[in-house]
Amino acid sequence: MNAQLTPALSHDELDAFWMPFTANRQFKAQPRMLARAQGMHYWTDDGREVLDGVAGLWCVNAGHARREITEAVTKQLGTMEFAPTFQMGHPIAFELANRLADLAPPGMDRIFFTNSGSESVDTALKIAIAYHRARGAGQRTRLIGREKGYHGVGFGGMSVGGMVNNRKTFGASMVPGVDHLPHTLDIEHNAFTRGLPQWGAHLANELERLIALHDASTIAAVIVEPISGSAGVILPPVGYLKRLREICDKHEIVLIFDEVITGFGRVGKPFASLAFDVTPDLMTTAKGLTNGSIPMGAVFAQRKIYDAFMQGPENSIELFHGYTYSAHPVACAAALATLDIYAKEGLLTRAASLAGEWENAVHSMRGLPHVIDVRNCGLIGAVELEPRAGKPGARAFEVFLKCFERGVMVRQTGDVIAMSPPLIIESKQIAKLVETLSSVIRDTA
Ligand code: PXG
Repeated sequence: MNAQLTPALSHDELDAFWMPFTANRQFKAQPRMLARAQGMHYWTDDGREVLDGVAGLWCVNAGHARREITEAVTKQLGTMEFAPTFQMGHPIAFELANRLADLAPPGMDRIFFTNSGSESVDTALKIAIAYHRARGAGQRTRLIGREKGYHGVGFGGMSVGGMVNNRKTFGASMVPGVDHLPHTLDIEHNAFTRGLPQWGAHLANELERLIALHDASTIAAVIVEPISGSAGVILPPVGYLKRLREICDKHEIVLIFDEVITGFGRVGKPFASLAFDVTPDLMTTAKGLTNGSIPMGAVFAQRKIYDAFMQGPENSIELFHGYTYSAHPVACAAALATLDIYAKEGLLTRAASLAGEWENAVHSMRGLPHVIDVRNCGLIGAVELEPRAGKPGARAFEVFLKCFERGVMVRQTGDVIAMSPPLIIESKQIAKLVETLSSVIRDTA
């Protein structure tokens, strides 16, 4: 038991909160409590400083407790805490959509607001299916995801996702008519590649195989993360995303990039699609949109997709979809303040200037005990450890715990340790992150 637990909270009081994606009993026996955050750091409830190596959960891109966001949110709460966006509007929703359209990849200037990555994904899948129907191809309902993909936890996102633990429990309740591309992780060919691997672009051709199986006329959309985060940082081989784009174009399939973690500067451009120079038809975002401060997501759509809906009688609702909190005014205020910070501090391109130093730092872990791969892109890094026999994930979980004890927060998924620090990180903090992780790996059998 952790004797230092906040006096106000007894261990019994830990039971009511059913924690997400957490080993509840293990956590509640030995809680790890964060109490405060500022800049690059968290502080635990017993006052220990912890360097944030994962930007919260890949979302706090401008660092913690930004005064400008607090002020914007406070002001908006005092002015108008809520306003509906069904058949009504409020100005900052339109202002934010315009600001996002200015940042967006070419032509992706129609923005639908949600409250999370999961909602953005389900929204994008529904838009893709409805788009085909609007253009007279209503038989196109099939969705193609990818093995090891993560697209949140809604029924749509879970179904196109490809992480077995997120799927197996829900068996037959998956959305029907979904198929999956193979993932692109191949340690045998690509171990310790710096940046994007050269081997593997041909894996995109598997889409042609699925099209031959199902026929293009049944397929609405393909959804992939430009870089998979949750499955342990899986990078697109050079040329892979371009090839997917070509095949989708050839067969009139909507291409969706899920940029929930890659959006808002993670890979050195505002979006990965800009960094990799491949433009999708729909793009899902959340997380960094508000610097993690207030829940919000956004789906970016090519204008041709939006325009396909804008037909029929002018008094008819074109898309029967939306959330009470779509474009919530407080979230809009937080997002606008966040975009101001990103612009003022050049954060949406800062990862590009740090990428070389970051790459050298994370690849310095090559050669440490049990390290079987190191992967990096922009300000994303991953170290893959050899699993303990019969105990997948155990070694990496121990590494995660020890890092936390030594004042560094990383993320563990399977046998991968992932890092995605706030984009404000400085050289000495990169060094501390990697030195701490290295020393823990050395000390972990
Ligand atoms: N798509 C992608 C690509 C994501 O990474 C979601 C959708 C869902 O977003 P919401 O806001 O509904 O959680 C995500 C979420 C991790 C980790 O450590 C990643 C996510 C969430 C929690 C942990 O890899 N990504």
